Amino acid sequence: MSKNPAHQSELETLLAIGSGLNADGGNERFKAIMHQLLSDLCNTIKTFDITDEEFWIAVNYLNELGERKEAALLAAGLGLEHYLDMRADEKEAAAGSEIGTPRTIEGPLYVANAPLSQDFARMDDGSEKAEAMWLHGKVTDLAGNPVPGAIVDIWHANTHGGYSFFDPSQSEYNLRRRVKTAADGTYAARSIVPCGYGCPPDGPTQKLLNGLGRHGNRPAHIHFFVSAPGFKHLTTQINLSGDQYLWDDFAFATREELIADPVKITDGTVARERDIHGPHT
Ligand code: MBD
Ligand code: FE
Repeated sequence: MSKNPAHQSELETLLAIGSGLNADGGNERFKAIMHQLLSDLCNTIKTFDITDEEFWIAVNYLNELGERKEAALLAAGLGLEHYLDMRADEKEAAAGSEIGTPRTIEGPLYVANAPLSQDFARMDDGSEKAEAMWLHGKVTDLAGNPVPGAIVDIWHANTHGGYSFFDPSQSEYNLRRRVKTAADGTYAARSIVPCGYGCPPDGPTQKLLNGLGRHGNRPAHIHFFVSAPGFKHLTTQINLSGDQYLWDDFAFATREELIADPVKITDGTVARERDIHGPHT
């Protein structure tokens, strides 16, 4: 805060005009949020005596983030997406709601409208020589009653940590499937064991992480959306045990209850069982 009252009021006027507080149109909540953000940014500029050069580096950085479409990746890496989960968990706890399978972040790599099938899906296109993986489980309500007809929307990376649509070397919807649960609530998918994801090494997110002395790796994981009429939509993942990044995920998504151990079955494939308990809306 400046000691010069005239100067202080000049900043206040700037923030008020900049965020549209005394303009007629626009949205009141948006104005209030922009006012807070601008005020926090000006505070940071002042606290660190940010130079013009540093300021323009930051502006150019935002352009680069947009050009590379990495804004959501950075949000995950800064822990902001996980913070949204923390808030949702806190609100549920405060409301005393019963909680089923824990949520964890969606991340930036979901693609809607994956092929839909009943009870079972084969997820990989067979192009990779990889260890086979079975994903199966049962969708139930909190009392343990099966939920038939639930949609289990599953997506994960290939053995190089790449996701179809974002990795042009993969076929359309490779490793992305939706499975509708059977009458007993069960679902099953055959796929391949994924490898963990790493941020593009030449991208703006990794550049920022380098400046923080951080890596940009995630443990091997499988994403799930689970939805059924009358139930809250669940966004979750399973993280594969034994991965070096299991508890060192750059996106903070690992949770104790979401770790799955590999189960070897007789034909040499690997199964990971994951029951999902969805709370009613
Ligand atoms: C991913 O695969 C992911 O799940 C997250 C959260 C961030 C980057 C890549
Ligand atoms: Fe992912």
